[in-house]
Amino acid sequence: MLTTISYNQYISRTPDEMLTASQDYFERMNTRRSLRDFSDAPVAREVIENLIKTASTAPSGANKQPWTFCVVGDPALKTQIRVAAEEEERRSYEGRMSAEWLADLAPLGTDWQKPFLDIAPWLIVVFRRSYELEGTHKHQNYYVQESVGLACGFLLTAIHEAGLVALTHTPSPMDFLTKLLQRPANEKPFLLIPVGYPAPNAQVPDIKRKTMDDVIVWY
Ligand code: IYR
Repeated sequence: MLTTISYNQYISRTPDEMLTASQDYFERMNTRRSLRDFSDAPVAREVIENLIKTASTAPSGANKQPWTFCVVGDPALKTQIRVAAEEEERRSYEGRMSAEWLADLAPLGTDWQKPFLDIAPWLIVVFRRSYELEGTHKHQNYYVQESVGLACGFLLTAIHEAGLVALTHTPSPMDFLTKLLQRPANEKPFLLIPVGYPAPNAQVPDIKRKTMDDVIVWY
């Protein structure tokens, strides 16, 4: 059954304010970058919780919110994750990835070594929930990839707004995360996101964003 609450109190900008707000937000977001050089400086657990609260406001198929955010601060577990990720990544870089793929990654300077998994104070491991178990019935979730992708997008904007940095790390395959974090059968790993401060003098690749002519088609 549909029950409703009123909404319009959240929409209050004049057209001029809208122009400024949208420009300001673009300029702010345009300073976000994926970081690989992390500091080990601590970040309060309450901050991480706020970031995940924001991520969890994302829209989702039938409002099922089909995500679990596993937050790893324990140094021994971070090391286990690093070791397992590097094992898979070494195999990928040394054989599983095509020459074309490796060439595409060359400007980013990535390799199989992932020291940031030890160094960053927090690893947020995002799981997608394909279904919810109701007794023995598997109640399917909907548009799970889209929903969890949106939640991760919200998470990245929240991280940036908090003054922290992140990396959307994609070790592949990621089954080791299911095992190390003892996740149930209805969850699959989606993204591994180290969060923290950048290292002093952290560097990022000098890469460019596409122009609006490249990405917008007006009709
Ligand atoms: N998963 C590997 C390789 C990698 C793949 C893409 I596509 C990137 O944009 C960056 C890296 C890794 O995390 O190093």
